[in-house]
Amino acid sequence: MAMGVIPADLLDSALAGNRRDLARMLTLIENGGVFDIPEQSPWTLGVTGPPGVGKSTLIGRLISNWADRGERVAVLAVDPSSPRSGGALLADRMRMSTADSNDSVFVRSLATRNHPGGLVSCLSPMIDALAACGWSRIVIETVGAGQAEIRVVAFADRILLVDGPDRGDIVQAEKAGIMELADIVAINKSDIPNSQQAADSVRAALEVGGDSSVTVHLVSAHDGSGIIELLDTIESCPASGARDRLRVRERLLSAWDSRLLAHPRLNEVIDALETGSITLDEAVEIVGLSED
Ligand SMILES: Nc1nc2c(ncn2[C@@H]2O[C@H](COP(=O)(O)OP(=O)(O)O)[C@@H](O)[C@H]2O)c(=O)[nH]1
Ligand SMILES: [Mg+2]
Repeated sequence: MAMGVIPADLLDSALAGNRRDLARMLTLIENGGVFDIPEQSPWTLGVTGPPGVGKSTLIGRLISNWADRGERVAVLAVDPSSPRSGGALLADRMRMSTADSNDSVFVRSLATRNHPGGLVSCLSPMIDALAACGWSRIVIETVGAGQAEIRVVAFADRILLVDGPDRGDIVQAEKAGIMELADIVAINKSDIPNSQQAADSVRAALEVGGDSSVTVHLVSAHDGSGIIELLDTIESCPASGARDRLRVRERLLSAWDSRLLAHPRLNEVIDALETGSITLDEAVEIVGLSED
């Protein structure tokens, strides 16, 4: 990974609205490039939930509503596996661009497999770059609801958990702790049976957990029902609130992981652990807080 300062002319061109140069700049940031822009206060929404529940389709709906209101929407689609040109992503792009508003939409994918230490070091600067370039709504979509995804959405200031009517995944999501982090829950596909029951059971689960601040919306990204109400809830969701501490905690854990995975002696320590020549405690000592 080449570290370097991003050329000023590229930065200027991206800031002036050149999308191709913005894409180039994001690639440089992804590869460890650093740049100097004024401090930003980006508007961010994390969207997470099991694969296939309709996150991308729903984001497409949000995009068209936002575009109608004059917002410019950038989506960072975080995919654990697929290469940048992967089929899933292309399909996502199609779904998101159904909003007839391409000038107001920018979609960028990030394959986590290119980042064994996690996306922590590039995510914040990417978000700042997008905000500096005038993207007023920045959405981070993840493809799953596992630990890695939670870590990623924790970089957003508000979190939307999406689930569908026909699966038990919400229970898994709950296990992974995502329910605790979510500000808003959307049960998508209200046009097919069982969605009402799914919404009811999520509401019941939240009540048991004593959390009354989370709104559960029943929506259909296909026929558009419930979307305006969902959007209103998203827009009125404060950027900082009860879940701040949990989010900060996830960010810290993710920074810690990434520091560990980038440690120069990591392989050596794993080898030593494997052969039993050091203990786990000794290993932790070696890779401890210092950088080398
Ligand atoms: N019936 C129905 N299908 C939907 C709805 N939203 C999305 N889908 C379908 O669900 C599938 C997965 O959608 P996608 O947006 O890719 O889900 P993601 O993996 O969560 O991003 C696609 O075939 C969509 O057409 C909906 O509101 N109702
Ligand atoms: Mg998707």
